[in-house]
Amino acid sequence: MTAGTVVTDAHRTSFARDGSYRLDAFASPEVGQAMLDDVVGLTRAQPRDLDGPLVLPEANLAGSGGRPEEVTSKVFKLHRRTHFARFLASRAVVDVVVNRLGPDIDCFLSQFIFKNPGAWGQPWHQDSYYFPFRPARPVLGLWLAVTAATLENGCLHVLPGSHHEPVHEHIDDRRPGANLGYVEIVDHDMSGAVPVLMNPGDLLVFDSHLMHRSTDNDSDGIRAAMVFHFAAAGTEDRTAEVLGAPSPVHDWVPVVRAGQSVLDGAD
Ligand SMILES: O=C(O)CCC(=O)C(=O)O
Repeated sequence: MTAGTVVTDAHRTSFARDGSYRLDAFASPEVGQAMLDDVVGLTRAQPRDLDGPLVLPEANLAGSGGRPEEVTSKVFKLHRRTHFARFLASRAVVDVVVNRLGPDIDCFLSQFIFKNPGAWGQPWHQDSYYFPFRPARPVLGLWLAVTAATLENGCLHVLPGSHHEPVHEHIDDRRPGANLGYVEIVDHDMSGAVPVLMNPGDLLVFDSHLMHRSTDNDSDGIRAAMVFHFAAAGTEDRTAEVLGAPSPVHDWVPVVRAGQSVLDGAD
């Protein structure tokens, strides 16, 4: 993994203008492969501890008879586990998150996305729709390609500049095969969208107001990714107040204090 400062002025400019930037070959493909191996084990073990990782089935593949990992959509709450915490502890990740969020940072959300063949994409949304926080921003997302992400297998598409928008109305995704929690923005012109084609180990750094979606996986192979979200320490998670119950997928973990990783495995 890249050592030292990875965020350049060009990245800052891109983030300010577009709401995202990419860091190609950020991690070695083995980093994502170790994460994939770990979550495959989790899907087979079917964990029942509500405080630990949470496995979400792929609605569109229900009843298709595949192995557990072939019918899983996402696994949440992974950032306390070794391979994931080690990634977050790396100097390169610390540089990226400190650059946007300052010296004291929590990771509150982690999700491994399998995107198996036949899985449906996630419609246009802004992640902040899911995050009723005080302050509401900044919130930063990191999307790590575990496999290649292509037009055929359902890569991300982003709308550059849309992070300047407020959080739009999101309506329920009404497709019969849509996953739990999928919602959609329908009141905005997405014609300027661009696909984000990735190789394993490439990273997208993005603002939580950036409008993005992914398309269906029409290929024969998995399109896997690992996504983390971060906010400044002390951010108030108001999910319980707003929705009546705490989020089952949020897990606030201190990851950086005074600009340094506080996780095991820091390099
Ligand atoms: O990777 C995907 O298919 C969708 C990911 C996404 O939209 C998100 O993490 O907010």
